[in-house]
Amino acid sequence: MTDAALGRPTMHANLDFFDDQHPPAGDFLRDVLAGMRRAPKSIPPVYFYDRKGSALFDQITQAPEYYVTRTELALLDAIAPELAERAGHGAVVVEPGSGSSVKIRKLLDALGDPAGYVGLDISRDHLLDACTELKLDYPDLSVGAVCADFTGGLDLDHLPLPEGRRVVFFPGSTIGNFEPEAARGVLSGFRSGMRRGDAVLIGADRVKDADVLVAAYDDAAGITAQFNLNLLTRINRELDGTIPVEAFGHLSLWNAEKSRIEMHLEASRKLSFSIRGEHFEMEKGERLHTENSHKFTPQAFGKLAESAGFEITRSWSDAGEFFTLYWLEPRWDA
Ligand code: AVI
Repeated sequence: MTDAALGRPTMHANLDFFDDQHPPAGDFLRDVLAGMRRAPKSIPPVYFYDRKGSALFDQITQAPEYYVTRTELALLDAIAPELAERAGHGAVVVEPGSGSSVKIRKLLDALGDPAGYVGLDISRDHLLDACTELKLDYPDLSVGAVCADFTGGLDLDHLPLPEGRRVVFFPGSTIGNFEPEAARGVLSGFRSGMRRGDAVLIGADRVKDADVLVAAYDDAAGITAQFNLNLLTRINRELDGTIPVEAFGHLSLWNAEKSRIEMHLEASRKLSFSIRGEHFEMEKGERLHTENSHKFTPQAFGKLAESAGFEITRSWSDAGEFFTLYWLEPRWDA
């Protein structure tokens, strides 16, 4: 019997452990058909990230209009000494969604002498690649991988982790891609396994001038448009779709009431197509909603953190107040 069959973390390549929790794969066909039958039509943004979509997202992070990544990276540089002080010696960094290879290196370098790193991701190949590369770059660090859906909470107690303060790192304003109730659920999941002294370092994009926000999701070079349209190409390729991709236009809209940027794909003419044999029609001007990216005032983020059982003990913003990093600690009075 293997260690995996006994439910224990196993060794994998050069990693210190690999815990495969066999998360059920998202069901692309089911979610696309359900979303296309809905009015208005919508598809969850998690399906953007096939190989091509992930490469396009990397390009978005370099686009001049997309201030998010470079602002957060500069902030991480600026606050490195304070992060080291807060995390203390021998911290264990836990990264749900494990994909921010540049940012995690910045954080580990900032901390100086971290003892461990745990990446968690639903995509096994991506996770193992990211963690293996990290171990090569940081051979003295204990590096482990957990293949799991982090939105179900962080279950770390059975892992062979070094002692030390655990710091959950959730950068990029990924929290903004969840609906408010789901965002609270994600943070509550981080909170549930925490011990005294543990913390979350989380990035949140801020409410700002609508033109700046809209441009960040509709760059002049058209990379974000390609990223959005690639979802249709993926449906055609993987789900036998006949969607005329060229008949759709990319839209980035600021929804002030819900404090979010919305991405849509709009039909430029009346359309009819099929997906895995099921027939769909769209009117000219009809939209398919593909992503929400919520933006937070400090007050709104404070409420969210508090509703999940945290208090904000420190926050850092850039001079233009475009983006904020928050240090959250569990509340013990709640
Ligand atoms: C991954 N996520 C935080 C990005 C965002 O800004 O909401 C995804 C993205 N979509 C279009 N551009 C970037």
